[in-house]
Amino acid sequence: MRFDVFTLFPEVFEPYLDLSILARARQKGLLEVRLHNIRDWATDRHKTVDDEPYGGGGGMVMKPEPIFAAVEDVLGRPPQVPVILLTPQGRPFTQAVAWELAQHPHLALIAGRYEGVDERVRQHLVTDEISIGDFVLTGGELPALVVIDAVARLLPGVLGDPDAPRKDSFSHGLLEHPHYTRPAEYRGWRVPDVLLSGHHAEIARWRRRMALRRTWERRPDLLAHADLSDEERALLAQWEAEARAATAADPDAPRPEDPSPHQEPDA
Ligand code: 9D3
Repeated sequence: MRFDVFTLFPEVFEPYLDLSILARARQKGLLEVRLHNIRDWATDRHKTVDDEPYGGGGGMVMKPEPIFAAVEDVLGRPPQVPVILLTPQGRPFTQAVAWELAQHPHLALIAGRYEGVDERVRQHLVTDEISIGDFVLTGGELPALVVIDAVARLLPGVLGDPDAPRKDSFSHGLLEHPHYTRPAEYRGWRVPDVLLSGHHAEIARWRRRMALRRTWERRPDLLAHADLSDEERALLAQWEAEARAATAADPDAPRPEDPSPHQEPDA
């Protein structure tokens, strides 16, 4: 899969793309990322890429000409691949959107700076707009890297385990269960016995239950779409009932979902 990235800061991308899984994917020829500096298409002496907004107000807006010139020089006029603008006004990026994008052999990403891009870029060049969440960044570079990262790991052969992307927690709709590794006891904190027991069926049941519990506590919104058994639905109903009873008994008590205070191990 190929990405063409149009940005004022191509150097931001390189160190991350040169690391670990993405570097290996590129070496294997599974992923190609071409970086293009929009400023290279500015035509005046000062290489101007931004200007004041018509109508006044603060901030600067990215001029249309260098963006059109860059994208059309690289991809043709009109471009024959989806052109995605990273913008706070875009549709929310989710795992489902990552899967959708991973079906394309070739995508263009435009990372904006300043207050945004001239509206004619959206209307006549961009085919899709994506936001990575409801928080304010200084530009679209990190969102573009986020999209590349999330999409690249879904491409066949990029991860060691070919089933890994389908095992992702968001694929089955629950948060992940807790993970532990050696040592079995650290500062007096023990790994749950069931994980040391070797009872694979019991371990699977514990993990599923912990995943369900965490999702219920932290992301109850995910449960609406989760694929749950009757037994799991019953467990949820039981926790709901317990929570209602506990709230009625002591409305000000700390709830189970509150982070536990730091506790020293017994001497
Ligand atoms: C003052 C109004 N702001 C819009 C919410 C202006 C503005 C803030 C931040 C315009 C651009 C930016 C830079 N951010 C992005 O380009 C961006 C972004 C983000 O800030 N959050 C989440 N996803 C994205 S995708 C691109």
